[in-house]
Amino acid sequence: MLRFVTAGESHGQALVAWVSGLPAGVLVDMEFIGRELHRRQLGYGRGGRQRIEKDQAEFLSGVRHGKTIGAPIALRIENRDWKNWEKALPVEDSEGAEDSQRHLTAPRPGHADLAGAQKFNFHDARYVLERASARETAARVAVGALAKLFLREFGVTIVSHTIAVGHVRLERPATWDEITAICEDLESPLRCVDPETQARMKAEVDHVLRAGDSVGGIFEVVARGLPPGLGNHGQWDEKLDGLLAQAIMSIQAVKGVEIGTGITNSGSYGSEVQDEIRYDNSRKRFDRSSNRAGGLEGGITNGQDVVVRGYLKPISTLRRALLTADMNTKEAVKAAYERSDVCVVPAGGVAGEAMVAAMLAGAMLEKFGGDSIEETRRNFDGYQRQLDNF
Ligand code: EPS
Repeated sequence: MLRFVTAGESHGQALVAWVSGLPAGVLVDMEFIGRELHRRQLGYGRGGRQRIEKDQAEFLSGVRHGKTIGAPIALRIENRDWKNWEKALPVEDSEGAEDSQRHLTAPRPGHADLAGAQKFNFHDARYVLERASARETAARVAVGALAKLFLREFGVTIVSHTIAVGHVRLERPATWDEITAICEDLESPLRCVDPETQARMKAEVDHVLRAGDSVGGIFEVVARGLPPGLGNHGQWDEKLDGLLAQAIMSIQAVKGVEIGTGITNSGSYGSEVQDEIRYDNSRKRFDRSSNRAGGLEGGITNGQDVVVRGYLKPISTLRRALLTADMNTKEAVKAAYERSDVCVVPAGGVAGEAMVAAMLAGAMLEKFGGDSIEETRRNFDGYQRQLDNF
């Protein structure tokens, strides 16, 4: 079983992640992990914070001589901004510390500020927003990069692209080659495969930048190379589509998840939605004439690409702040604003890739097991032979 958790506050010393369950012998390509972390920091519409940070994962355990050793992995990503917050968020209490605290008592509508403060009984949203911050996705991307490296050993690739920013939507399907190219392209402002649509997306971001507003959008994650049979229809909590939905929904600002074209499918006739089955003699595999199911049937992979979309609401921190009620005085005030991103759809896609990778790596390990990569591969190859003879 692959398990991971993260810790760390947005302006604390560091983010950390703990990963357990990866077999020994997985090649840990530091350059690849660094690149994934860098990709998450990019995108048109990011705020000033990304000019401060330069995310890099430092491995503290579980990796030796460039490979996993089957022991729990601990990693750390420094928050460079910490040096500006050391006085405001000290670990130990000290005299006068209260004076340097950056209180936030005007909770932002849409943020975790108020609900979290009530939950933990703080009359200040600072500690809540520190942990609720999407900065935490940096740790997930590092974990996802490890999962991708594991999946790569079995020929599985995971990519993503932007389908919509605000009111602007990509109105045609993107090809696999286009999506992989946009993932390689570190200059692409919004990671949309269509240049004309991307230009309109950029104008949408410019519009909200000027207006002091924010935009959401849709990202799509595609995983290619998976065998049929991952996940399980047997129990509700073993269904892979359910696990992916939770994984994507847990990304900050995501408020909807779609597998394949599931949302559109709900308004169509069955004959228009199901993907017809055929047999590909050359590959000795069953496949489909279309992939509206997004590679999952009954919570099990069917060998097609797994396609998952995340729907992001607009960022809740607004320069043109909405009305709120102060947590202490209860008076109507404008919601707090310091600095913020106005669009994070491209970064959301990278975080989405990471979460999909972690879930798929988990599903692979559940099916094939193995304490070493050689053992996992043997089991995987045996299953491929079973499919050849199916
Ligand atoms: C975030 C607020 C901003 C974002 C942050 C998420 O941080 P700050 O308040 O320091 O400007 O930049 O995202 C990141 C730091 C990141 O690395 O993605 C929030 O409230 O969720």
